[in-house]
Amino acid sequence: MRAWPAPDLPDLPGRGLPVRLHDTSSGSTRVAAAGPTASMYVCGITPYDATHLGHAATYIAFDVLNRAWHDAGFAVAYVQNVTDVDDPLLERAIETGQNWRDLADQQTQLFTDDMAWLRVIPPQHFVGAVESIPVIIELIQRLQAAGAIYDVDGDLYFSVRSDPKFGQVAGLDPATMRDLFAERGGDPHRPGKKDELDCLVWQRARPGEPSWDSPFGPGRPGWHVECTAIALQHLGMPFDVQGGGNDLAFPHHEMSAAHGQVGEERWPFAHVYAHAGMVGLNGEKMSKSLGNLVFASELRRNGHHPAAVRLALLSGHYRADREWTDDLLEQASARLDRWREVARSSAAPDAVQLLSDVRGHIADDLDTPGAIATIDRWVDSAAGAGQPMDPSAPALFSDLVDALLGLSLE
Ligand code: 5CA
Ligand code: ZN
Repeated sequence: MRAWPAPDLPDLPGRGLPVRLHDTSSGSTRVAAAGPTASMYVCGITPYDATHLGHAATYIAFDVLNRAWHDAGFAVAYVQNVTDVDDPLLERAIETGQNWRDLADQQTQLFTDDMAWLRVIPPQHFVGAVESIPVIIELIQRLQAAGAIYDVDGDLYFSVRSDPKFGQVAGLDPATMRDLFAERGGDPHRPGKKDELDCLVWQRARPGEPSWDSPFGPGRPGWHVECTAIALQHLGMPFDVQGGGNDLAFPHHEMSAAHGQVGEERWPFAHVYAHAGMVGLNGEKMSKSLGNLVFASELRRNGHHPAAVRLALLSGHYRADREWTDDLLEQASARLDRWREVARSSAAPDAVQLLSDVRGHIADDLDTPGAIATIDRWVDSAAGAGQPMDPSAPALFSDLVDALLGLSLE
């Protein structure tokens, strides 16, 4: 698939610091990549109802990480998938009477337009599940050879017991795993399964559903194995960061890691599992199934500035579950106006220390609220009397806000 065009990325003086990220698996905050390279796989959209502000918040959070790595001088390998065939997409297509491929194409186009509008740096590899079916089949064959696959009425399941490290990504107790598995697309009660948590890797063709030929008969891939196959193809393992919203920690990232660990006979799948909080509206997680969505494209159509949307989303910490409100957007617009005024002025207080402080906040588990508060104090000081003023400071300020936070003050 083709990703979206890259935004300009100003060069900043000096170098950023290696970012420390909270890792769900260990529960610790650790350097995500020490350089000179960094690799990241961020789970992409299932293309229907794109791009709501929960999606946007998650991709912007990992964009801040990507920007920090660029600022540190690292060569970044970034991969993102598109789940362009899966149950929820097919269900939506049936509901609306649309062809599932047309729905996926339209929604993927909308998503890429939104990402470009929001100045998100594109992944080098933006990869659909459908185009990855050959590598998914190869991975399932490797899992078969490892004795990790069994058949239930023509559907192929992965045995979670084949991975001695299964459970270590999300670190949940068995009852919670079972509940979340049932809630998030799993089938714990299907007769014939060896373990309730075993997950589908290949679903035999059903009437009226798309299917592809395979050595296991015609069918389509399961969800988790899709991400494993794409990550292995483009990054290999271990890679540095497996990212997504916290709704993916279990079962999705747990299963993807187990597939990789068994298929490659290595551990770990990723060094750090990083999870963004859920963005809600009116007290509920923003989600397709609840229908309480605010779309990036709606704000785009209504003439909102992308920097205001980004700043509103970055004003909360990426790991916190949080609410989207109209107020948040208004506050962000007002803040941007204040920042723009300083960026356009002929001189401002020295911004070299500000750059180092903002870098410090971002390196500390992407503390964007801390970075924003520091910038606010500097902007306030620009209005104060008796400050030594530096004519090069407005340009440096504008560049640092653009390069590190993705906000254009033009
Ligand atoms: N295609 C799969 C991943 S392989 C998927 O989860 N797609 S999705 O469209 O449902 O979500 C895309 C990304 O947005 C995921 O990282 C998901 O965790 C994140 N996400 C979904 N809803 C929210 C929300 N309300 N707040 C924050 N992030 C969200
Ligand atoms: Zn995924």
